[in-house]
Amino acid sequence: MLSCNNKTPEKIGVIPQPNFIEYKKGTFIITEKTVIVVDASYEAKQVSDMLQSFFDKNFNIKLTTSTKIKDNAIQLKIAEDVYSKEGYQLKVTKNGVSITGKTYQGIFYGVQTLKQLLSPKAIVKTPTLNFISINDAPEFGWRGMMLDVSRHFFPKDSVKKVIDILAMHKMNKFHWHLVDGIGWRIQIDKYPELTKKGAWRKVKENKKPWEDFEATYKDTKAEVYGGFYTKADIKEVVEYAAKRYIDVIPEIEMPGHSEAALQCYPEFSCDGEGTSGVYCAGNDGSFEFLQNIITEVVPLFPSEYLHIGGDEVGKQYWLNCKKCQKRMHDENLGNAEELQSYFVKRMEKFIHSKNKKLIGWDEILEGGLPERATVMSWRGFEGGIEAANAGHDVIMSPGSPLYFDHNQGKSEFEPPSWGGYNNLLKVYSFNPVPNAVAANKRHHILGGQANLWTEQIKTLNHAQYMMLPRLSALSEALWTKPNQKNKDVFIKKIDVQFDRFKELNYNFAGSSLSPDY
Ligand code: TNX
Repeated sequence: MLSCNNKTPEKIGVIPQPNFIEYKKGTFIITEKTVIVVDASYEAKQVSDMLQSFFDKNFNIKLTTSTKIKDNAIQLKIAEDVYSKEGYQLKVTKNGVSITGKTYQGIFYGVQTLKQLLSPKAIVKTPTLNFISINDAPEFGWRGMMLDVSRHFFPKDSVKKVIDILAMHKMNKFHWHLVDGIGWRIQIDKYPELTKKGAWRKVKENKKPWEDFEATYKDTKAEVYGGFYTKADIKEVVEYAAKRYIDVIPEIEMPGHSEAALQCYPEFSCDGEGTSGVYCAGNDGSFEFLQNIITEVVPLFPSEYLHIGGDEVGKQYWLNCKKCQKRMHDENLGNAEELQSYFVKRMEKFIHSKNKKLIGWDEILEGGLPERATVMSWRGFEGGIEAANAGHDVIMSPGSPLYFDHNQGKSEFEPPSWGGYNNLLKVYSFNPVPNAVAANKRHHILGGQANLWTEQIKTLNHAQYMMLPRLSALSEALWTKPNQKNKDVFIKKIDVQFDRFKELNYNFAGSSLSPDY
């Protein structure tokens, strides 16, 4: 019999769907006597600690560890023959469980799969596993989500909870939108006003959160809203994510969406008053300011990437600015797009000198891309297609279906949102590689990413609602090979996933199962 506790394999299905899975006859039961066999390295201990706490929490079983090979074991081991860096093999036989990977990242993913084979508690009452053989590896290397902490501030513990959700879905990139017009969220020692003033705003009646920005000092008597991360907070979050094999990519937005910074340092705006929200491209001081900031940001993030935004630049301010006009003349730039490209290219050179790779939203294509830039395509797939065909790396993040600030059901029944409609199955059908990408350029599509903008989202609870269950669909779209995806099986599995969410106390939107309309 293939079933476990009378549930079919689909019923206790794993999300994202493993790429090869074979059920065999027989079961293995984990008891107090089962031992986790693992080598003595630091990474091994981190992964086995997580497994121990899962068995403790879900089954009240305290597993011990050993470095010696035994029967009746859950063995975690590195093996060179697993072909991909993020891949793993999971086998359950009469001797127990073995999870092998080329790296501990692969083993970590195997552990996530094991946890799902043994949850939710509502279905899996005892830790009994079918004999099984799984051979799995992700289809795409960039499996990400962005969280906007500028429009509303999310304290570090909330950010960690978001990271937990990414980890259970085998996602590996967390893009942290630390800076935008509404608030500056990262401590920069050289420019203390950014967090003393730029992280706080007055709360005004009858104004939408994105309409009422006015940077203020926290220690005024006015009612203020906001917050920021110290460098110690950032390190803590980055380490927390690294333990879960998630890279944290910081975004320092420029040259637009910069009201928060420019109200603190208005000398770097075109009008000298900082209300325009665009750095003056004719002022060398703007570049120096941003470079000094980046110099402080780089050591906090081990990721090879740094995101500089680049979207929705109010270029009309540049056209009315004498310094910008002079720059265009001196550099022989024909229009504002070329000035924008000059800005991004100049920053790219600096970022490259710091050994980081620049990512920008697809507007950085306008006026010409810097030679090494990676493009994050949000205004549909077109920018990504153009960049990939020109030989640039691309992350696909099209508003439809990957904006998680959009509704999942009919708007009158949903919490406040930005509009749009991206339900669960729309996300499930996401394919990061459109046919228009030339066959020999397909490798430039690194993967995909959802974006959670938070103009309307103030709490972790609401953020979870917007993420779930859509992130489950996205994880499968990015991990599972297209020929292994199956909508009907996925829908059955999502029922089980809802029980897992409930047990983990995660808020989620049942309404995401609404049909297309
Ligand atoms: C566009 S997507 C933006 C964000 C907004 C979002 C709302 C992008 C690069 N820019 O600043 O928050 O729309 O959906």
